[in-house]
Amino acid sequence: MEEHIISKAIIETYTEQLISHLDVDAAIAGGGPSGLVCAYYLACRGLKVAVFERHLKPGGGMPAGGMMFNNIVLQDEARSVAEEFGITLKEYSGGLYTADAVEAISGITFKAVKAGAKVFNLIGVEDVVIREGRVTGVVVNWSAVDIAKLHVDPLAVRAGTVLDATGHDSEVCRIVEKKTGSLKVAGEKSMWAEKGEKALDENTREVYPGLFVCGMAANAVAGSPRMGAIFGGMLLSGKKAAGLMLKKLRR
Ligand code: 48H
Repeated sequence: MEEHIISKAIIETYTEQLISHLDVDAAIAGGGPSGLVCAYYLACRGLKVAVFERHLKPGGGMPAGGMMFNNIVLQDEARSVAEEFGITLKEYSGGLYTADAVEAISGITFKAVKAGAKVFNLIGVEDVVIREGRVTGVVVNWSAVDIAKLHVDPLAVRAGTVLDATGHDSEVCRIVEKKTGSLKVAGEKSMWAEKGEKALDENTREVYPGLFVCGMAANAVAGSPRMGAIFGGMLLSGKKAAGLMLKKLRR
């Protein structure tokens, strides 16, 4: 059990995975619940999926529940998707269920990775590649570079489809807005749970050729309300995005 062999094992296998994910079917920016759910459904269909998550731990806002009370609420419509990830639902009232936020995000993350999606944590998406009016890849860099404000040039990943699952800031869409002028990010509106959850389905779509948006980012782009710590829409949005991306890739 030699230390340098342990180091070699880590570096060699990680590098192999990174190289093999330089050309993917789907590059997902953001490893929150919606991005990971999408990654799971795409990987289940045999697609090559890379999730780039800027933080140390995947999960986004889900493990924090609502204001750090780490339970979440889901609605009836999302029950079957939640159950697919092994999330234990407790019936509350009015068609609502509660779940343990840590169990929920652990189940989603575990199943996405087991299905074959590769999560590259500590790597952020800082730009996209655009060819002839279509997003064809993402530009990535270590989060540590960003935090330390170092001048280190990024690397690029080719992708058949790109998903903005970066949450409230809809970062990838904002980049495309800024650089092309042909996508408008309206910004999310104040909290209205029912309206926000309903709007999410329609807002989950291809917003620019090759670029899809899901989760909180979808409502931010469309100018729809936020919804608070109800997560059913996030799961359904991730699943819908996977279906749309799959269709695009098969065309
Ligand atoms: C790589 C990035 C980048 C980047 C950000 O915020 P999330 O949990 O997003 P969703 O949409 O899956 O879930 C939203 C939900 O958590 C939420 O906030 C709700 C329901 N709010 C309602 C309300 O009213 O407040 O996850 C996004 C992830 C995070 O882990 C970020 O670290 C990551 O994306 N991320 N990763 N490159 N440029 N930007």
